[in-house]
Amino acid sequence: MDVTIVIPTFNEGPNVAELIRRIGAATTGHDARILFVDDSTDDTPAMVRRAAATSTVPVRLIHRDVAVGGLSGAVLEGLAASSSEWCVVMDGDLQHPPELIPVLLASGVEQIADIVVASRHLDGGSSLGLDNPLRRLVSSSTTALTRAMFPVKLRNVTDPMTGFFAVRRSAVDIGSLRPRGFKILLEILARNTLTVVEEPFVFGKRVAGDSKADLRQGIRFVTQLGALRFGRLSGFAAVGAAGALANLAIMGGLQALGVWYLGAAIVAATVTIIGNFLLLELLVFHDLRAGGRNVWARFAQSVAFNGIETTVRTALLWVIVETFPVPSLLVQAVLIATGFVLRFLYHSRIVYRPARTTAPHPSVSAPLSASSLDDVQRQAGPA
Ligand SMILES: Nc1nc2c(ncn2[C@@H]2O[C@H](COP(=O)(O)OP(=O)(O)O)[C@@H](O)[C@H]2O)c(=O)[nH]1
Ligand SMILES: [Mg+2]
Repeated sequence: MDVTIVIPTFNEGPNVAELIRRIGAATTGHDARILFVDDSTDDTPAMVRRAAATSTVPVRLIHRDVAVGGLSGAVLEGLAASSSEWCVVMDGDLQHPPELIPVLLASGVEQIADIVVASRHLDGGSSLGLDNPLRRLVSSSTTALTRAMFPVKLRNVTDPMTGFFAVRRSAVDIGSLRPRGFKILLEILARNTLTVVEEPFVFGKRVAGDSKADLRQGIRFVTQLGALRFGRLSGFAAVGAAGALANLAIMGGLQALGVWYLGAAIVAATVTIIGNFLLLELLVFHDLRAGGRNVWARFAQSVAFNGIETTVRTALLWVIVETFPVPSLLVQAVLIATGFVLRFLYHSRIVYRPARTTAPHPSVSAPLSASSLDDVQRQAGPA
């Protein structure tokens, strides 16, 4: 069978020779090739080249100087750069046994599936290779949460967080995927409608080097879940709702301390405006920050809007409260809700509007060579 094994690597030098050897042994009889998508800062590329020289399967290396999208971005780049009918995605640290590759492929063909997930949570599988009990707990609870959030798309998937799977390339709309963090399989499953089957596997111990999973990946994962499930609009609404509650809480708290209601509203607004901007930057528009203006320009635009909106709102608050016998907090709540709609329009249409692209760039894509190694140096520049 025609298959490309896509392997994202970040400083995996000591593991690649053994990995290439075991993949070669496991894929005899298949028309297999290996594609490393490497973001390493060490000598991993040299180790790949050395091991490739004696490999029984063709090895290709894409080294990226700019690790766009991290692990997920590397996998997508590999899928986009391969031309095989099937791709197998696996880690480069031997936690994913290469011996399972033919099992995944056979299962996909026999069951006419689009994607075959190697699952740690089926009978016969296990995740004991995860470093410690804390990571196992995090893994099983996030898996349960994720499956609860996508009950239909993940109904046949016990392990949406695995990084080991075989996929029929034509079944996936690669352009629809938004790579971020570690969980590319979840991105693929959530944004496509695929026939999924699973095979159990034992997630081994890392052979050499260190895990790159960390708290930052965890935070990325939470925002990925939110974006996949609710989209940008609801993220904006959630941030706005949190800001409105904080605004009311601060205003109420200051009033309880005896501060005049207008003074309390001004302090509450200042805190809320800055907090709102930070949350929008970090959680809602994080993927559009790179393409637009610099952060201070965005901050100025955002604060200018919010400042004007707050001034108008506070003036209205004053006029209404002084004119009619209504509670000031109720008036404030209605005014905040109105301001929210205007603020969403302004931020998505102006502050974070993606920069116009003029002509589309032709994609850089090197042909697959049958030679043992075909280096593609991306975005050449200082490493
Ligand atoms: N290309 C690329 N590969 C990465 C990156 N981060 C991690 N990897 C690779 O992704 C695989 C899984 O990462 P690992 O640190 O083992 O995560 P863990 O198994 O969840 O602890 C390994 O092959 C890593 O080398 C990255 O930013 N870019
Ligand atoms: Mg690992």
